[in-house]
Amino acid sequence: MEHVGLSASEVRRRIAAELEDDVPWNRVLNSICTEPHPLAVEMAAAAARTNLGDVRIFRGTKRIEREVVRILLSFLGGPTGSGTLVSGGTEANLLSMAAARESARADGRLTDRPEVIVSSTVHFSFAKIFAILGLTPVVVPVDDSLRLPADEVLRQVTEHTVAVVATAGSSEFGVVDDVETIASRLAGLGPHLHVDAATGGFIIPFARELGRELPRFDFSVDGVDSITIDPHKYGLAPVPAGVILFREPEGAQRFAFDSFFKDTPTHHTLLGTRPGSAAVATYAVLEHLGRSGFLAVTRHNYEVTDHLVARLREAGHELFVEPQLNIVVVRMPHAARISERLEELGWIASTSTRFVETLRLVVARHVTTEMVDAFLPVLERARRDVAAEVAYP
Ligand code: 0PR
Repeated sequence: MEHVGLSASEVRRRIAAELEDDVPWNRVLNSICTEPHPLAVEMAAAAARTNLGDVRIFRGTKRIEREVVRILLSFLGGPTGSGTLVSGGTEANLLSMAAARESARADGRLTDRPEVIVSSTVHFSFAKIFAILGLTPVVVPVDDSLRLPADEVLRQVTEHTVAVVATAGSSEFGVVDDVETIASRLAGLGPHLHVDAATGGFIIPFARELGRELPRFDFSVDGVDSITIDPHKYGLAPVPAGVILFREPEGAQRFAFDSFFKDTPTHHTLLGTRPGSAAVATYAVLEHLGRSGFLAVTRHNYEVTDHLVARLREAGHELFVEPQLNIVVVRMPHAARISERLEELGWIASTSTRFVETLRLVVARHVTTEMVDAFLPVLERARRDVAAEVAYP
């Protein structure tokens, strides 16, 4: 900071100019995060000063965090469990793995080489987590339906296994693991079963209510020990807001570090100083929308997804996998180049080359049927441009 200080209006002008350059939502088809609910934005601003790292000061904010956890536990069938609001799916998954290791230690099951069984398509946040925590991943290839095969999980369980991760659903392909079968195979064996529902947590329960055939993944399934659910994705809260939930009342306390200030309560999160605005904003959306509000949002998201799928099929495209959530994955040669071309034309999509080249389109609250209709001709143009490039390099 070299200068004395800019006027508030100059600061506003500069920031507005930069924000103006961010891609508007009506050109965004790759993002699970969306425009937060306006009430959440308003309440986050009202709570901008709060810090859940100091709950002696922010005791009202702490009550709101507890209320968010209580609401989500009862929503996911685990009313007697515990949980914490965190910065997002990565931190939530990290706390689940740390808790799983502590739980193995407490039961005398911790070996010198703790392992975690994951699917080959598990979210990349786990790569960070295993590196940080020094856990060894045991990677099980997904089956033909892109799900973690329960029998293979069972075969991989050893005395080293501290946890198994199931995904509900994957952000890459939008598929939901068969959590019930995985849980039943693991019954009585000891490893902690974590369900990463960062993306699907706010979709699957409502989609099931709307009659979509999706597996159960929550604490109503015997054997599920912890769940990641992210308000800042389909929960319409502003970033950063993730939640880790445990079936056990003491689960959230397994990760526990005392402050050196003897009058400061023990920390149970990776972050020390952390935004109370996340708790307040999440609480605002949950209480304001309620079940009926989220059902309406989910209905909208599936209507748009169905429209997108129908229009893509009409245009002769082939889907890589039948969409279970609001993520549409289209087989597309030269997908990465097409995605670059789309970006030049103003649109953001994403691609995967894990199995075959695919273009991945995400429907979140900001995506409408009008937007889909505006996008498809641009996609065709991008494909034509790239086909010409490939033919005459
Ligand atoms: N687990 C799952 C299943 C996820 O989908 C994600 C994020 C995480 C864990 C990690 O959560 P955080 O990113 O909150 O720590 N999934 C999104 C994805 O991979 C992240 C994202 C969101 C990427 C918006 C881009 C974007 O525009 O797509």
